[in-house]
Amino acid sequence: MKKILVTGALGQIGSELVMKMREIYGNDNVIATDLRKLESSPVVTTGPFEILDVTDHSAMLGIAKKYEIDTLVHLAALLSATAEAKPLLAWNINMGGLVNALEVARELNCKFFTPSSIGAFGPSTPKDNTPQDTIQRPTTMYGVNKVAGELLCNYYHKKFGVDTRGVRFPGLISYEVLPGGGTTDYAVDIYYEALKSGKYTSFIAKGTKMDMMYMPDAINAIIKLMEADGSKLIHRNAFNIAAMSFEPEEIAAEIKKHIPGFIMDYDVDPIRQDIANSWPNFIDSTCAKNEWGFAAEYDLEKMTTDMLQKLRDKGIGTK
Ligand code: NAD
Ligand code: AKB
Repeated sequence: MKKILVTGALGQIGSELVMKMREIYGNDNVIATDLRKLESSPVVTTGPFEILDVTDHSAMLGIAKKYEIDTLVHLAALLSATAEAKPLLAWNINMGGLVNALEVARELNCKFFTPSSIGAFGPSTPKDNTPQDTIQRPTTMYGVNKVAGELLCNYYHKKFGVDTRGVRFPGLISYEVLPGGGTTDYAVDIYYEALKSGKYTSFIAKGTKMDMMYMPDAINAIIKLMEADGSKLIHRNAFNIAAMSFEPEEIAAEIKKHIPGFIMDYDVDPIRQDIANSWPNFIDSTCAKNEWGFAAEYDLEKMTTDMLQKLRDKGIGTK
C-alpha cells in the first residue's frame, strides 16, 4: 500500500482510519474523499482531500488516476437505519458506489478493502456464536446491500483477480466523530449523555444483545488485514470479527461504575429495534484469527474507561 484512496473519509471510520494511515504511510499518500467537505477536519487539513460522489464512476476514476493510487478503501455508504428510511437511495449509493469502486480497482489494478457488517445476517441466521459461513437472509435493505456486496467482492477476486478484502464489523464505538445513522448508535450516544446529563433514554430495548467493537480495534483490523499475506486468506472478504457483545443494561451498568448516579430508561424505536432483533447476539471470529491473526484489545470494561476519559478530555459534560 503506497498510495491509498479512501471514500466516505469524513465518516465515523474514515476520519480515524485516514489519520492512522497517514501516520503509517505518509500524509501525501492517503487521499481522503467524501461527498462533503469539513474545512476544520484534520482529514481535510493534514493531506490531500477531494470532493467525490461515489455514484460518479468517471469522477472516481479521474481522482484515482490523478494520484496514481494502488489501494482503494471504500467506506461511503448509508447505514442501517438511514437505509431503512430511504431504501432506494441506499441501493443506489451502497451498490452503485461499490460497483464503481470495484471497477476502478479492476481498471487500475488496485488492492481493495470494503467493510461488510453484522447487518449481513438475518433472522434465520444462528444467533449465538454465528459462524463465518452460515445462512444469510437479511430482511433489511442494508443487509441486502451488504450480502450482495460480499458476493460482489468475491466475484471481482475470482473473475478479475482484484485483491479484494473485507470484514463484517460489529457496531463501532468511538469518540472522534459521531456515528451516521446506524442501529448500534445508542452505544455511542449513551456515553455522551451519561457525561452531559447523567441519564440516557435507550431506543434499543432491554435484553437486546449485539456485537460491538471499540474503534482502535476496528482500525487495527483494517490495516492488519490489508497487510496480511494474501496467499493465507481463504475467505478474503467479509471476515467475522468480534470484540464484545452486550445488552443496553450491561453498558449502563459499566458506565454506572464511573458515574454512580447514572440512570437509563427506554423509549424503544420500533424500526431500529426490528433491525436489531434480526441481527446475531454474538459472532464467531475464528477464521479471522486463524487466517490473518485478528485480535481485539478492548472489552466493555476497558473501552468504557477509555471512552469516558477521551470524551472528558474533549470537554464533553460535567459528570
Ligand atoms: P458514516 O455514515 O459515519 O460515514 C459515511 C460517509 O460517507 C459520510 O462521511 C458521508 O458523507 C459519505 N457519503 C455518503 N454518501 C456518499 C456518496 N454518495 N459519495 C461519497 N461519500 C458519501 O459511516 P461509517 O460508520 O464510517 O461506515 C463506513 C462503512 O463501514 C460503511 O460501509 C458501513 O456500512 C460500514 N460499517 C460501519 C459500522 C459502524 O458501526 N460504523 C459497522 C459495520 C459496518
Ligand atoms: C449500523 O448499526 O448500521 C452499523 C452496523 C452494525 O453496520 N453500526
